[in-house]
Amino acid sequence: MAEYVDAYPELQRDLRFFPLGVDNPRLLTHAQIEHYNERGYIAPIDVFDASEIAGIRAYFDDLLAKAMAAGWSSYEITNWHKHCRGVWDIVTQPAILDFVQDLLGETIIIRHSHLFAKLPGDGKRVSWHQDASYWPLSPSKVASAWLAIDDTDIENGAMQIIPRSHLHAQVPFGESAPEENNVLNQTVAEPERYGDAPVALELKAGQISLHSDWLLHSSEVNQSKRRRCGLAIRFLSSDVRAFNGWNQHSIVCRGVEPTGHWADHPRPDGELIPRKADGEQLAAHGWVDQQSAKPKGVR
Ligand SMILES: O=C(O)CCC(=O)C(=O)O
Repeated sequence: MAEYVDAYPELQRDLRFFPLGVDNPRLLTHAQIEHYNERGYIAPIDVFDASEIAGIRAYFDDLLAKAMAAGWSSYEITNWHKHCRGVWDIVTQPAILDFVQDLLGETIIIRHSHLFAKLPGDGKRVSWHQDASYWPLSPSKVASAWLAIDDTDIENGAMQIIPRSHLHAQVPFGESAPEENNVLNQTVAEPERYGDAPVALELKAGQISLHSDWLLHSSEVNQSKRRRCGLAIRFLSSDVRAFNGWNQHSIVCRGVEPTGHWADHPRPDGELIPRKADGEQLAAHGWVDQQSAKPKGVR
């Protein structure tokens, strides 16, 4: 497999891990923030109780059915906070932002949102990758929240991570082989080289995990008869700059963004299911040429 160390060699990106955390956190403990900086993640964090997450699940059951009826796959609901009031309301939930604020400070920008609904029998995995490797953003100061909409465990394809791998920042990657059935298109080989043994983030519905944009993570095929649905929400600090129009999908959900670099999408009026032909598809995860839908940077 040919290996690459920069998906955007034409861009001047600062590809380092920047420790996060405020001096006086309100919800995260200092130990949790230290865990994030040293191991690259925090999990599990209780956010929504059983009845709150049941309401969120019912919303996504309906949205997923409508999206799939319109031709979208269960991995293509990206940035629908721009179209659907319900998605906007969930990604901007104070109950999530309060934890993120302890990492990023008072100004919080949502760069994008991405539903990963792993259906029983769909045969899809997410190969080992680093999020920041895909993203035309600099500096690398993005923390993702992954909200478990269903209970997740090894059997239904819970996310797995390599603790401490974020400390390497960019590691070599290759273009995923078709037989991997990867939802995305980068693959890091032998991930254990870059940190501790893999840890599965088995979350109960309503819990979140937080992970660094450099943390190596993946998820296996859903071997169960249960769906495994989660919503990834990417939060960044206001000093991050986007290339290639990646500032167009954001919401300035807390604080002020004085430069106007980041779009601030208003709460949608209703629930619009985008037409497939209008779609951004997996380009929302990055490293895809939007015109050809081919992995970018791979020759
Ligand atoms: O949901 C998954 O299986 C993968 C999620 C992921 O890669 C991410 O949140 O960055």
